Amino acid sequence: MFLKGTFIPIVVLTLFLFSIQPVFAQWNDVNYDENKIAHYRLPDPLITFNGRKIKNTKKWENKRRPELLQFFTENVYGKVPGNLKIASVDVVEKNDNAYNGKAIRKQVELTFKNNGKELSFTILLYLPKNNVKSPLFVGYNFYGNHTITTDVNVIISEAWTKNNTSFGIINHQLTEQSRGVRTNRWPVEKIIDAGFGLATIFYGEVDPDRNDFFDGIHPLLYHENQTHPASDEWGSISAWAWGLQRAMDYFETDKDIDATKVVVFGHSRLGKTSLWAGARDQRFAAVISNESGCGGAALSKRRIGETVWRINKNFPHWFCENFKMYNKNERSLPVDQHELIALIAPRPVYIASAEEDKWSDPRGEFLSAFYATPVYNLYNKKGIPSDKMPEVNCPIQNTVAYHIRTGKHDVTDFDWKQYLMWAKKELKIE
Ligand code: GTR
Repeated sequence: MFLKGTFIPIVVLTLFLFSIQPVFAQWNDVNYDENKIAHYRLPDPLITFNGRKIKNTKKWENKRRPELLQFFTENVYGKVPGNLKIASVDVVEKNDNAYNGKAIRKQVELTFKNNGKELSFTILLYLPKNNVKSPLFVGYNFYGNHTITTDVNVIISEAWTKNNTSFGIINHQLTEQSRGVRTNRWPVEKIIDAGFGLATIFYGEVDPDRNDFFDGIHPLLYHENQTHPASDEWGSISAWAWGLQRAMDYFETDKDIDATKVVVFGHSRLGKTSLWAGARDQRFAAVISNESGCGGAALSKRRIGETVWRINKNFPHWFCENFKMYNKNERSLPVDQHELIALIAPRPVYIASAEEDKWSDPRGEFLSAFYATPVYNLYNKKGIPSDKMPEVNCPIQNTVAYHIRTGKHDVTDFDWKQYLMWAKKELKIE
């Protein structure tokens, strides 16, 4: 009876689904062709949501900047649902003889407590030994502080880590085997020689990069019976940005650091994070986004390379739930990522791309810098003067800076050379 009644409809439905499958496949294909971008309109950062033109910095600061910040907070990255202060600071290790006597090394553990729960993360600091307060780069690393240096004294994190057999990471635990595996991305000595300090934190200590909300910092701010952030509350990017802000709280208390000259840096998902931290917290003096792509510097409305739908599907925990409303629906987004860059104004911002990193949409990253420029111009700061992309390896280094270099998705010596030169100039460091 049951079979008779349902067999034919099921066959018909199956055949139908098969026949439309190519349509869906095409829909989900990644576009890399500039000529196939559907027409889109970018919102003007200097026109308010209700159509008012912003003509001066006062109106920008009192009206437009707050409404944009609120939109990004509630609909893209998610708000931090409470005020969690550092409960204790513990200098777990300190040495004045790092890098052949060039640098001071400090390993500083910050602890947070709430709801009967506790979380700690450790900042690894290298500061030039020169008796002046150091300007500083701060940025997260992907695989633990001990991966950025061969220095045997750097403590190995016990936090959950993504497995990576080429780095000898199995069972989600870091070991001695991965010490120094990321030195190529962190030219510590060159940073020290340029007169900067470096602070880095393993991002997994603040929130492990997996789609669950039981670990990391989120549970410390849950209200009773809450097990998941609300639709407008923080995803992981927002949590990581929060961690950078708490590191900044610490820098303000460290007499060896010039907290007015802290450059927040990040690559890829951590570049999305540095942008969001820099937008949210004006204490960061300058911001660097290295190949941050979708949800970072790249314009969402171009829908080229990684898209909003794809990023939310592959990484459901990065953004807030509300951002999923814009899956395959970027057209209805009342903002785009150039306005995230504009939130950093008038502070210096550097956006960098790599030629082979099509997934991150280099042109979309460049255009964000270009379309944020009118806000910098309000402050008489120089941004990106034309919508023509520069040649590869020919940086534009104004207060808004941009380069596209040859090569792949990575952080290279070329990138750091530019960042050091530009940061010295913009922050007026001798
Ligand atoms: C990719 C992701 C990008 C980027 C990158 C990374 O898989 O699609 O948005 O964040 O990871 O962080 O390395």
